[in-house]
Amino acid sequence: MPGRYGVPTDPDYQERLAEFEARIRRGEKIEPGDWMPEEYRRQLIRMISQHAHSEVVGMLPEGAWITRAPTLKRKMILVAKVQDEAGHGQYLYHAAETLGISREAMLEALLSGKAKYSSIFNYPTLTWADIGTIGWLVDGAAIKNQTMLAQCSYGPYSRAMVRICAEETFHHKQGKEMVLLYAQGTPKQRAMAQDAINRWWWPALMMLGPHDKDSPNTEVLVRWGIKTKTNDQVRQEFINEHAPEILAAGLSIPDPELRYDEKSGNWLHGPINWDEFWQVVSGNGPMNKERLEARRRAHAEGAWVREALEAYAAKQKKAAVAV
Ligand code: FAQ
Repeated sequence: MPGRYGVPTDPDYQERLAEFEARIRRGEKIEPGDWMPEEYRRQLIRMISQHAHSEVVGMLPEGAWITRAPTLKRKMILVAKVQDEAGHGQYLYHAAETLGISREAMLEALLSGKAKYSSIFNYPTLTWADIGTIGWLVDGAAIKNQTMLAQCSYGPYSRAMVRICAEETFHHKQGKEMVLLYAQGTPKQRAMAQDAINRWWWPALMMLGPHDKDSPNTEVLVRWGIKTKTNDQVRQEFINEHAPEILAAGLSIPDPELRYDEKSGNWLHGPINWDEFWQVVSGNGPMNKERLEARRRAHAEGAWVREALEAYAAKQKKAAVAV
């Protein structure tokens, strides 16, 4: 009979579980060959594969603007950023593979629409200011979440996060620099920056996950050191950093209830539209269909590359045997 978190209740298993949890409390990293509860493995595969899919789908909204970047410098920055996101997807698929799931199974789950990926990438990029705003707010939210995950108990995921955070910091800075520049620019540039903040502010808050009371996974993730903070804690950190910076830039935030609370030292926000969030998560956001179609097309068009790589690997193997 399974106990809490679906783990078996027999004494041998409980002993192993107690030792596993003691390792986590001591701050040790769990490595791929180590014993772990199946639920720990399942949660990690779920989270890391969703994260990998998010990085790969996350290339699409920004990729759409590479040909329309206003200067060569901005184009080079954007190309490097989109390329970084592809690399992040690679590290993360590798990290998930260490838990025993195959790359093919993860991709199949994404392409069939079964797997989740971040809600944020189902919104359209309507103007060039959206590219700066994604860097500032979306990478800003991603960094808050990923700095927390860099402390996580699973070694391969935590190490991938350290490198990813370093790269995301560059993404965040270039986005902030761009929006701050437009905020001081011509009336048209200011209006474009404000419009982008208006459209991305709420989705950026939502991407950090539902309120803690509606987050079924948080309890076990925190217990096993996969998450070291809850969704609401990370969201509060994001708001506390970004709200004063946006206001200092002379831009406004589309939340009439947003205010600084002296007592707690927090910027308090108004209600989040969770109906919109769940609609987007369940496939009914503005760009869900287009994003999946783009991934399916890219996968089909890349079939010849995968075949060529397999043929080359087989040839190398044959040559090695011959020697
Ligand atoms: N979108 O119980 P919780 C990036 C689902 S990377 C879609 O609270 P959890 C870089 C959740 O999966 C952005 N679904 O879940 C970049 C669960 O469903 P399930 C991605 C969401 O795991 C920047 C259900 O709701 N980052 O941006 C979302 O404890 C710029 C209940 O939720 C990561 O993936 C959502 N936003 O907490 C790239 C980081 N939120 O699976 C390009 C790793 C929740 O039970 C350009 N992941 N759901 O069916 C995490 O830290 C966590 O998974 C959370 C959610 C915090 C996202």
